[in-house]
Amino acid sequence: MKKDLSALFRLSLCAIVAFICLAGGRGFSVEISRRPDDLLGPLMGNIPKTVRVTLTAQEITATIDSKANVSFRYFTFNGRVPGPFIRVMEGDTLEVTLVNPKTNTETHTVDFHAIKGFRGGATRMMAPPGQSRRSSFQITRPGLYVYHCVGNGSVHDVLHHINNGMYGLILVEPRDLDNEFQKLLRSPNLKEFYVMQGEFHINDEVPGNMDHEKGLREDPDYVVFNGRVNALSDYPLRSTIGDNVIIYFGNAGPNKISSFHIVGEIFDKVWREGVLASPPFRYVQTTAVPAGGAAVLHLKSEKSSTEAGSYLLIDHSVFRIAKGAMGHLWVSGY
Ligand SMILES: [Cu+2]
Repeated sequence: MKKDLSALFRLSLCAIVAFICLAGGRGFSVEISRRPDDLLGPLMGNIPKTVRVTLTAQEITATIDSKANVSFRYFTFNGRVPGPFIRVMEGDTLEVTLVNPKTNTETHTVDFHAIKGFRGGATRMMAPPGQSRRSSFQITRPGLYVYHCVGNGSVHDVLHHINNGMYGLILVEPRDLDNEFQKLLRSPNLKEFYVMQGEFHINDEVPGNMDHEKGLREDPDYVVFNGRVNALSDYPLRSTIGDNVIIYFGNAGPNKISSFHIVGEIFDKVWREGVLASPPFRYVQTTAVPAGGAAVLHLKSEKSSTEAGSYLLIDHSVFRIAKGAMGHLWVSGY
C-alpha cells in the first residue's frame, strides 16, 4: 500500500512538473485572441448615463505562434488581447472596477487615454494582487482611444505591461447626431470590427518572458493583430458586398508606428488619430497609426467596384508581415 502511494505521489509530481514546463515555455494551448467581431453595437438614446465596466487582470500563458510552437506569458484585461471594447457616449460617466486576483504576481492598473487627469485613471485604479479598485470618471471628449495598463507605474512596468498584451480600445461616440461618424453608425448594413496591433519581445533564455533589451532596440519577435500570429486568419473579418464596414483600429506599440493597409482596398473614410470631432479623410490607401493611437476606418463595398473574396490586412512596413502582421477580410457576394 505504501509502495502504491509512493508511486502515485511520483506520478502526480511528474504531471505537475510537466504542466509547469509546458505552461511556462512551449506547447501550452490557450486561446488568447479576441475575435474581431467581439464588440457591442452602436449606443441608443441620448441621455447621459453611467456605463459600468469590470476589468479583471489575468496573467495567462498562451500560444503566440502555433506553427513555431511558441508560448508567452501574457498580461490581459479579461483574458483576451485586446481587452474588451468599451463603448460610451460623450458626456457619460464611466465607472470602472479593476479586479486583480490574488493568484496574480503583478500590480495592475489602467490608463484610459479618454480620461483627462489622474494619469488617465491609473493613479486611482492601481491594485496589487488580491485587491480591487473602483472609480468613476467623466468622459468629455468624443473619439476612439487606447487604454492600457502601466503596472505599478514604474518605467519598467509601463513597457512590460503594454508589451505583454494589456491594452484595448474605448470608443466615445459624439453626442451630436449630425456628426458624420454618428450618421455612419445609423446607416444600413453596418458591420463593425475591432483590431489592435501589438509587438512582442520574447526572451530567448527565459521562454515566455519579455526581453527588455529587444524592446530597447525596438526589435520585436512578433508584430501581430489581436494578440497572436494568424489570429485574424483563423477568425477573419467577414462582410458582404453592400455592407458599411467600420474597423476600429488601435496600435498598442509599444514602439512602432503602424502603416495599416488592406491589399486591394481603399478606405472610403478615415478618422485619423481616432479624432471623431473633425471631418474624415477620404480615399486613403494606407493610414499611419502611432503607438498609443487609433483610427476609425470605413469601407463601403459596392457591387460595381468590390470583388468578392479575401483581402489581406497588413502593416505596410512589409518585413513585419514575416513577424505576423497579417490578417484577412472575407467579402462575400450577395
Ligand atoms: Cu498590468
